[in-house]
Amino acid sequence: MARLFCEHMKRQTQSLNGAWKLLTDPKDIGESEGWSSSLPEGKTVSVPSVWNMERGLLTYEGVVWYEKSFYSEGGTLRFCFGAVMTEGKVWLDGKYLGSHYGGFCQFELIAPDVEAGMHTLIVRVDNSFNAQSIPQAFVDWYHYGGITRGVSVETLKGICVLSQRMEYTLSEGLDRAACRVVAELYNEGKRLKSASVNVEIDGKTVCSDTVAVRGRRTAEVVLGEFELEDIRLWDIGKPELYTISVTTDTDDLIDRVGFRKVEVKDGKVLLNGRSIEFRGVNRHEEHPEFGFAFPPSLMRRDLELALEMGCNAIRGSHYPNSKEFVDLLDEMGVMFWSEIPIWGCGFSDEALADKVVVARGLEMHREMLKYYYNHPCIVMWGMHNEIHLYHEAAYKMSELYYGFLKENGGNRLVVYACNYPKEDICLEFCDLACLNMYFGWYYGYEDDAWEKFIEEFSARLDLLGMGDKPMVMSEFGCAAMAGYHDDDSILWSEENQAKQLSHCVRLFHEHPKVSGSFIWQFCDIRTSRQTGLNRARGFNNKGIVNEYRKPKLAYYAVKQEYCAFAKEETK
Ligand code: ADA
Repeated sequence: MARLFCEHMKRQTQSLNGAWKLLTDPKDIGESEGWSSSLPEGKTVSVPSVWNMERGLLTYEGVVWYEKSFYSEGGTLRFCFGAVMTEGKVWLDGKYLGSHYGGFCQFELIAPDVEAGMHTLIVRVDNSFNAQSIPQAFVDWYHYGGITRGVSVETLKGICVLSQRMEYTLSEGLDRAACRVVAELYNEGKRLKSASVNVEIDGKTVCSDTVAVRGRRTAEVVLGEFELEDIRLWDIGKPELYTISVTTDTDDLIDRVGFRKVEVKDGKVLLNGRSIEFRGVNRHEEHPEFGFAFPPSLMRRDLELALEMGCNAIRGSHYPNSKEFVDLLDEMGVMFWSEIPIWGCGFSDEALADKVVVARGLEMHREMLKYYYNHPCIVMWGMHNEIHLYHEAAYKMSELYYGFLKENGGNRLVVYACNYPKEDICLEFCDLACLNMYFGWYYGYEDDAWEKFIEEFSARLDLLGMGDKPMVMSEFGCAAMAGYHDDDSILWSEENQAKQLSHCVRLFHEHPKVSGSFIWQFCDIRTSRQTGLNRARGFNNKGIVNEYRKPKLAYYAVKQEYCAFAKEETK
């Protein structure tokens, strides 16, 4: 995958990005017509991309086939897909390799004994919805489809390192780390084989072991425990990173890690022992010209805009973001909230209680941990957004996901975003009370609505014996049409948005119970047709920059506040 550093020195990898053939299949006849071996026809498109940007396909939903020819010297090949929106089924030279559900996470498929020569990779992509989809059909973003992140093919040799995560606990003084590395090893040979595995941090060996893996099998192994001293901590704006490589004689996997401690103590969020406040935005990784195939070249610009505005945190609403973006956050010292696309509003109670849906959600969490565990920027895992938190099924789901993420998610806070503050029965399953509220937009315009709300909600927390749970305003905002100017009392004007947001962020900043804010939202986004008349231009217009990242007045108004808070922090 495209990362900001080299993931392999030993493993041979080849990009399969670029020209692919595309053929729509509105009647879903491809499988019975043998398209899995070769497409009867097709249009050349560039991958990664969303098909919606092709002429005539803007609103197409359903099945689309993709084909790519490539040369390989043969052996055991591993195909890596950054993301396929939403379900991908894959064949190599007509032979079925496997499938993956979920449009926002990486997956890989292994093909052993491939001969040298030209080969054909075929992917059937389906972005349609049913009652068990995650997300459900009603969402406040666009129904894109396609191979939306990069594709590559790797040649596996001997015992290979498929994944690695470094677990650690910092000493009280935060200067030493007790570590262990857990890796997934794959033996591409047919017979049981052992190999010595070496772990290096910044070029120095920290542990090695000899591991045996059965032929064509994967084994998860703990590669040893070790202690690191004189730790340089990863922190906001001080992104200290370490390189960790796990190597065998034939293969390797390189990643980056950072050490930091995030916790909740006495009603505050602490990072490395210091009380912090989130100055955040919610950001969809979406652009009107590229959809979810968000160009890496624009990621840095988004981040620079956010940093210039005084942000120290981003919520990746509402799904795992591309690895390049999360790498950038690691490098730039910005905190991140990563979540899966269980998006409330459209999530029916039946779906909440449906075993397949709950298992799918759990699998999405498992994948998120697998691919993002090592990123120090991720300080929060998000379980779900705005589900019916008063429902028994929501309680069960939250209990399950919270337990899973606390046990396996490393040193992170586990949260969900709530828009049923009075009825929420799940509050024991979150480390912070994250609230999505829209006074000044959907919920009326009383002057002191926010103050009243915060008082009432904190009284409820007290009553529940959770008075020391910090509150975070995880969504609030109002729409403004870029370029529309009027009196600041007029809805949809840039002036109104600027006034409301600067009032909110200051109020939250000054309130002792609130540990920060995530403005809804960073940029205007194209939204699904289900949201209908509610969304002028077919966009959610609550961005503080428009869809082309041109700042609205609110951007400058919030910048003034956020930068002032940042200054207070350094005093
Ligand atoms: C919700 C939701 C967001 C967005 C927002 C809005 O809070 O979580 O995705 O839809 O409302 O703009 O209404």
